[in-house]
Amino acid sequence: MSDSSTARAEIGVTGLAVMGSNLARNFASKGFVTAIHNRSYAKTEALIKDHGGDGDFIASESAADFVASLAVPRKVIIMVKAGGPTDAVINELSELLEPGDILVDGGNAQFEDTRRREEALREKGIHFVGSGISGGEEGALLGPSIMPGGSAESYASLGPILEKISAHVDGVPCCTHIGTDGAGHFVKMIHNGIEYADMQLIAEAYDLLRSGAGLNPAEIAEVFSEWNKGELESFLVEITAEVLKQVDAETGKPLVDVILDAAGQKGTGTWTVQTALNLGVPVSGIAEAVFARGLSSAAAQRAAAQKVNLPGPSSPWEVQDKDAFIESVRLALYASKIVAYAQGFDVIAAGAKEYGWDIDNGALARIWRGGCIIRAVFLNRITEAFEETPDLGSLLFAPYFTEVVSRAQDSWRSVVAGAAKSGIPVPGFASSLAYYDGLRSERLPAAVIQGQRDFFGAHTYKRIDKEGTFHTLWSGDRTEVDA
Ligand code: NBP
Repeated sequence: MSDSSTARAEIGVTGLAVMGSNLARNFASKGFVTAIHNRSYAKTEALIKDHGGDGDFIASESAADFVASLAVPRKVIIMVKAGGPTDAVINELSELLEPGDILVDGGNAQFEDTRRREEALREKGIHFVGSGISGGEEGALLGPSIMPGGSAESYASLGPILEKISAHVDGVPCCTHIGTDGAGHFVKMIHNGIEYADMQLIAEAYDLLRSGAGLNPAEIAEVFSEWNKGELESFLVEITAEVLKQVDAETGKPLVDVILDAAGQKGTGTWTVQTALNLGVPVSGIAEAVFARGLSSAAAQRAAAQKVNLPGPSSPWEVQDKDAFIESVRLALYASKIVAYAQGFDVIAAGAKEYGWDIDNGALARIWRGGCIIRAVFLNRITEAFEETPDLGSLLFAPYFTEVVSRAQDSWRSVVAGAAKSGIPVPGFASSLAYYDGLRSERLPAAVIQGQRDFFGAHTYKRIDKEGTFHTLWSGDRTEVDA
């Protein structure tokens, strides 16, 4: 099939919209001969016209020519819209590829779709790699965080290419083999879920500083810039300062005051929560973040609530010591953020168990240090924690994080309590604290629930003092029987 004169591309990218074109330019600029293809040829032509000088591209109009331009074993990355379009491209390419070739889906696929596709292509001898790619447009061009799944065999030849174009932190590539079949897309989904929680928590911190301490957006931008010099240093804190600093050219108001307060979403946060529910793992921080976006976007209902004028507390928060308050919010944000990550890693552990993936959590935290949206200095601490104790049980059990939460908890509690008293919605802060208190409780009120379930549905219960399963004859003489 291959003609050795043209079949020299080391990597191919099909789907040249925002992500694909930037990824292709990244490959080419790192010295890889890069084959490019798009359903409509105009995007391919535009890439050559605007950026052909970035490196050695081989452009093809047809999928057959595209495949023929690749050196064997062929390595193709699909960067098209997730769902049906990805299936259409896979079907077309799988007819053209040969056993041993590697087909990568770099889009935001559902991990279950990836598992299905991998199984189908394995039967044809084609390695299918579902790979999370984070970092948006800029990451794709300059170095994303890459989370490839698929076979270890495929990673042996694909991995070095992906590692070269990924972000690097301290000389270490932000790319590692995650696990077989859908593992890469699974952890990308969790990454996005954590991203939702992180963004929500930062937004709540902003709201507290504004509604609680009365700071204006420019002053809050200063606070975030300051926070970004310490243990909260992260891309999201950094860009929040930039957003808050921005003044609207048209009105002269802070931009944040003229942006409609309805948060959009593309669905990966919802997938995370659905998956966690299926696996029975609490991800309350991420769930609250998804719900908060939902509430923000419920325009009609929010407008109706304004008309009804639902009552709030009679007096606002009277913050006496602004500096102390700002520090309390910082600590509450940090503690809540640790809970969100702890919950995210819990889902990864449960997914790994369910689907038989051997995921190295420390290596995963390491590849999230650069290139992706949740990149943050404290991911180093997460890597260290998992390296020291791979089977931690919870991130909160690592001495470093236990110490942070112990240092933060008084502030965390007073911020959540103060917000509740003064009517500032902090679902992320509050649910994270409730989760933390639930996790550390020796006894939970679940015993009452078990009693209720046994009462109305004879669902039985276990006892703390002896083996077995029991039922109380609630509508009879209320004696206990073995169930
Ligand atoms: P889009 O998700 O907007 O998809 C556009 C691309 O899909 C175009 O190349 C288009 O070809 C192609 N396409 C469609 Br639509 N239907 C097709 C079909 N039936 N057959 C072949 N090609 C088809 O592109 P994107 O924003 O660059 O994202 C690409 C992938 O990366 C997505 O899965 C996305 O979720 C993921 N992702 C995006 C970001 C981001 O920041 N945008 C970040 C991380 C991951 P055409 O030009 O002929 O219409």
